[in-house]
Amino acid sequence: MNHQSLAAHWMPFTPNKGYRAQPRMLTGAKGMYWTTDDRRQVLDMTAGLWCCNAGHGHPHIAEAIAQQAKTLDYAPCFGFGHPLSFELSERLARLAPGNLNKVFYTNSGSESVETALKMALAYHHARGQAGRQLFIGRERGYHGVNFGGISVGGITNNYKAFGQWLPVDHLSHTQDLALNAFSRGLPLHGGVEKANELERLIRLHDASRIAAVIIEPITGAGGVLPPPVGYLKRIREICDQHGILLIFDEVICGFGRTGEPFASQTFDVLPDIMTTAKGLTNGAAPMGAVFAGDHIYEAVVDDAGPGVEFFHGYTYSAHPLACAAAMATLDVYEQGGLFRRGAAGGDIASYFEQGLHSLKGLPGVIDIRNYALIAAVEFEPQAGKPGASGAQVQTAAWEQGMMLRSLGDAIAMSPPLIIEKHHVDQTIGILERSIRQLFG
Ligand code: PXG
Repeated sequence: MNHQSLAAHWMPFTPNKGYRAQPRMLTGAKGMYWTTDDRRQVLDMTAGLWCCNAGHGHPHIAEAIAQQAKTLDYAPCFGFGHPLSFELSERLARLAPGNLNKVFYTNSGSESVETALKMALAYHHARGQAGRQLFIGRERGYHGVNFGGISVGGITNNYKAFGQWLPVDHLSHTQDLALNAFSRGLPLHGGVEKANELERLIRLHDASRIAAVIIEPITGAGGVLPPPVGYLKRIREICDQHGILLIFDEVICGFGRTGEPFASQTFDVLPDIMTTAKGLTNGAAPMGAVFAGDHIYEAVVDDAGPGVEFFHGYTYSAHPLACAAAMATLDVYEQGGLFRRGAAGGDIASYFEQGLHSLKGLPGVIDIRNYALIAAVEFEPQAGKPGASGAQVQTAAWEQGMMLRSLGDAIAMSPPLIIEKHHVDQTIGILERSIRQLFG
């Protein structure tokens, strides 16, 4: 493919000019590996973009999508329906924690976030508390790229050209290298103190103006930050004391990344609303799902008058092909016992953790952190080039046959849950060589 023919696609979150000069082209994928246009096999240590939790090219999922395309390619779901979306919703509600029994479909994590924010506003409006319009997000939080999501999000590049158009404030992020560097699993220190900052924001804004707190149980794109011990429970407690809803953005954590279907189960903290996408269809079809507590649905839907209760939805909400992909994906997760492979302390997660932390002491490495199979390695910022190291290590690893995510001065990993020990060995070898190549 010549470089001229790459000109028409304006690529997302990509240095477009740099890409055209050095394209990295994926032409196939199976299991743990990509195939590239130069016929290399590249180990996928990121499950695509944190979504292909069962690995690539699973025949059961592919077959389900193909069959569905032949049977019912599309069905509108405004005032009409198709059986598969109801079946899928029942199944998802059984998988979800607590009273998160109502499932609303979207096409992406970003749309799930917008939907959840609107649900929170609709809930307070329905209960006569329409003054609750403000959202609390978190520094380094990533909640997609739509206007609500970039407002509650805390990654400066994602809003500096666009603005933050919702009333928002932000908690501090939870990273503290002085207290918690090189932590395995949840960082031990500072959780409750960090969560107590929410009380300060409530004093500042007044609870009667705050609709919801939205956080990722484990910060993902903001650098892989597992919650310090006690943090999430304390946030839940404070929200309860003030009638503030808690939204967990589980777009990354959901569908097995923490050993249970959802992180709220692993960490035993129940949100009022939960956003998901990615692993829901193993990345094989675009789909998101928002799980709402019964109390949210009762206030917004059951207690409303006749007619449409929630003025929101997408042409492709509950798209039949995506529903078929999700049903088949859930089969694959269940049959392979895949969620448990993402559990901290399990065989493969422990092996990975041990291998990864053996890199401590390499030049340039200032932190290694993980929760089970989600991990990051952070590098010393280079003089005059802050934020460049991640991309450099990513490139070095790519050249040696492995895909990583680069996040500023860190690289992140979230491999498919089918990963085996020999993949871990390959990973640690490539990582070590890539780091030495850069930092000597
Ligand atoms: N919430 C969270 C927690 C996410 O991680 C979204 C919402 C948005 O999802 P969509 O499907 O609209 O992209 C995400 C997406 C990265 C990276 O830097 C992370 C995401 C997407 C792309 C890249 O590793 N997360």
